[in-house]
Amino acid sequence: MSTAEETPKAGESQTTDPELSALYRDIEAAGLRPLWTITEQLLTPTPRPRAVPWLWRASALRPLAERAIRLVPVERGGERRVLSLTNPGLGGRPYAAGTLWGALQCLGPRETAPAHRHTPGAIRFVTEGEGVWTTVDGDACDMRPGDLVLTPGGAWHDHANGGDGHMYWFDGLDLPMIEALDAVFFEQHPELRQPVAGEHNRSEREFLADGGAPAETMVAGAVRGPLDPEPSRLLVYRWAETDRRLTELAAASEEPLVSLEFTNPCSGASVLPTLSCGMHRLVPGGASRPVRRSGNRVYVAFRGSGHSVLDGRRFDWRPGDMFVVPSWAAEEHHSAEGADLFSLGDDPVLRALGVYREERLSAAQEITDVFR
Ligand code: GTQ
Ligand code: FE2
Repeated sequence: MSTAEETPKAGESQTTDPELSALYRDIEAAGLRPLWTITEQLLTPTPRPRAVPWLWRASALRPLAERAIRLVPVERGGERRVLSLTNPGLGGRPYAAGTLWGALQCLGPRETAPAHRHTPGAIRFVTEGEGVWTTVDGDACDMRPGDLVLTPGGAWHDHANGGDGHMYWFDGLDLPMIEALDAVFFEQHPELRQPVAGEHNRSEREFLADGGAPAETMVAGAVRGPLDPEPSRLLVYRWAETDRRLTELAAASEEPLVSLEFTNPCSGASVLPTLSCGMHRLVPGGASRPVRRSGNRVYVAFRGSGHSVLDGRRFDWRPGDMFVVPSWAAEEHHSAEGADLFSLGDDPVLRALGVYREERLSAAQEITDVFR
């Protein structure tokens, strides 16, 4: 959309014919654009996201979050103490990629981020600390490192730190998507903290301790099935189970990288209608096969260090680092010591609309640049 606005109008500038110039002037004055001058910017052979591959280091994020805990209270209006990943390709818009919000959120001792609800859906992936629970429609979900917590669109949610430490987690939202659809609604809860109904972790008990076989909460690879417009009723996916499943997958596989996607246990669909969440384990010395996909992804390095090559540019990462792979960027991951990466993607939307594509690349990319 905006690329076409900025590009020179080829047909107009080249002409010396006064009649033709007048036609272009009059077309513009009538609030119209001639498609033949902008076709190639609009109908690109492959996606041209404005977001660029980028990485935010924990060593930069963490100290800034700590200073914000010291200096900036969490209050109504501001609602959250959140530092949003701002992709340098997006002209200052506070988004990690064109369709995805990614951020670091933090809470200090005994703080509460006030209850509210909105149409954009959110996921939390905990990177550090303990003592915080997120209450989702009355169900208090305890958060610990490696856990995934969902706050589906429309659900009341607040975050409360019941402990004496600092806590940090990654937030992923479909906010830019819902904004593009002109469908953002937001509402504050009348109370700072919504009432908690009964004991903590109700959805977890309901689904995982409910007589015998636990419901399926993750699958190997990615969810390909139909989209479920209902978000998952299970709100929390514990690291212990994720780790166990990754260990199983890695033991049964010869591949250098094994992946799982968290699922809605009721339908087997992605965790939210708009967002997919995955966990990826690189075995020590592992190098993933190069691939590109349509749709945007944000990764959070959770355990171990390594590097990724994104469109020929090398990005080194350590635990807590966050990086973005825009649509159709060539992507491969390497780790000498072994590593676990969390991913957030918009692919459920692309799959539901029938526009998702994926291409395996035959050779490893040549590194032409290193991100420092
Ligand atoms: O925790 O409710 O990063 O509403 C952005 C918007 C977090 C939240 C974000 C939000 C939240
Ligand atoms: Fe929120």
